Amino acid sequence: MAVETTALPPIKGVKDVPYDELFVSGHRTCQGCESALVMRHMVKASGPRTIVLGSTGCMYVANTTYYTTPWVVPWMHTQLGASGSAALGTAAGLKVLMRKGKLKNEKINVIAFCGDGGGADMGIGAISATLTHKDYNCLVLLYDNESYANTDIQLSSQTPYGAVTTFSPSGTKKRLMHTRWKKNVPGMLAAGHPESRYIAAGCAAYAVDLMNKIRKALELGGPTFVHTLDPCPKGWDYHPQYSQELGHLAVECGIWPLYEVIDGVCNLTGPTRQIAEGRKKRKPVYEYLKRQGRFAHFADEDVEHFQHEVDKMWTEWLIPGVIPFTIAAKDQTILKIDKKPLHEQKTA
Ligand SMILES: Cc1ncc(C[n+]2csc(CCOP(=O)(O)OP(=O)(O)O)c2C)c(N)n1
Ligand code: SF4
Ligand SMILES: [Mg+2]
Repeated sequence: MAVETTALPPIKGVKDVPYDELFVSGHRTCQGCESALVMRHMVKASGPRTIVLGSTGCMYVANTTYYTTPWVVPWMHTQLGASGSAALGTAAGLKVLMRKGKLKNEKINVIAFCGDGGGADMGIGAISATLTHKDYNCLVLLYDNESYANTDIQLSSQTPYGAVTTFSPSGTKKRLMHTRWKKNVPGMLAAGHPESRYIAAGCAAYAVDLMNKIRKALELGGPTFVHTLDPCPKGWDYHPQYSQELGHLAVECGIWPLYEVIDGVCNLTGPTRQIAEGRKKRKPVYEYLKRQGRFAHFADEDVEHFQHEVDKMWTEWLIPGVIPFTIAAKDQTILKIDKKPLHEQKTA
C-alpha cells in the first residue's frame, strides 16, 4: 500500500513516476480511453491523501458501474455542472473540520473533475467563481474529449470546427454542420482570474508534463485549474491503439498548445515550447485531421480553413495559442508608460 505523501516534488522523468496505482482496474471505459489515463495520472501525481469529486459523464458512469469502482482514494459523484462548487465546498468543509479539531490538521488534496460538457459549458460559472476564492485549496481538472461522450457524442463548445457528432452530422446539402471555433477555456480562465496561482493545459500523451502540472497546482495551493485534451476512440472515430499518437499530433500540429500560467506568468511547455522557440517545426494540421473519422468529410477548403485558424493562433496571438489579444499598430503607444508625475503629464 502507498506511503502517505504530502510533499509533491517535481517528477524528473519516467523512472521517477510513483509506482502506486490509485485508479486501478474495475472500470468500463472504452479501450484506448485517454480520459481514463488522465484519471490514473492525476491520482498517481497527487498521492493517497486525496479526495476526488467527479461530475457526471464518462468518468463518472464508466468508473462506478454497480458494485465496482477503480478508485482507491475517497471519491464522490457530483452533478454535471457542479465541479467548481463541489471543489470549493469540500475544501471549505475540510478547513472548518480542521479548525474545530475534528480532523487532524494535514494537507489533503481536493480535486474535482468534469468533462467538457460539464465544465466548459454547463459548469463554467461555478469554476470561475471557485477560482476567485483564494483562501481555499482545490484543483478543478477538466478532461476534454471534445463532446458529451457519455450520452452518445453530442456537440460541445470544445468540439473542433467541422467535426461530426450526433448533433452535427455531415449531409449532402450541408457538408459542415458545426462551424464554430473551439472555446479557449484555459486561456480565458487564466486571463480572467488573476488570483488563481496556477492554470494549465496538458495532455496524457505527455504524462510526466501532465503529472507535474497536477503537482504544481496542488503545491501552489488556492483554487487552481488544469485542462487536458483527451483523444476518445469512440467519439473521434479511430482505432484505440492510436490514442497516444493523436495526443502527440494535437500538440505537434499546434492545435493544442501545452502551457502553464503560474502567478500570472505564462510558460509554454514540451513540444509547444520547442515550436515557439523555433527548435521544432509545427506539423500541418492535415496530419492530425486525416487520422480521425469525424473529419473524413472534410474537403480541401475545410482543411485550409482549419490550418489558417491554427496559424493565426501562432502568428497573431499575444501568447501563441494562449491569449488571443493583439495590439493594433496605431495603439502601440499605450504600452509606453509615462514616467512623469501625473500633474506634469500632457492631457489630450
Ligand atoms: C443537468 C444534467 N443534464 C443532462 C445530463 C445527462 N448527461 C449525463 S452525462 C452527460 C454528458 C456529459 O458530457 P461531458 O461533461 O463532456 O463528459 P463526457 O461524457 O464526455 O465524459 C449528459 C448530458 C445530466 N446528467 N445532468
Ligand atoms: S466514449 Fe470516449 S471518453 Fe467515454 S469512455 Fe469511451 S473513449 Fe472514454
Ligand atoms: Mg466530454
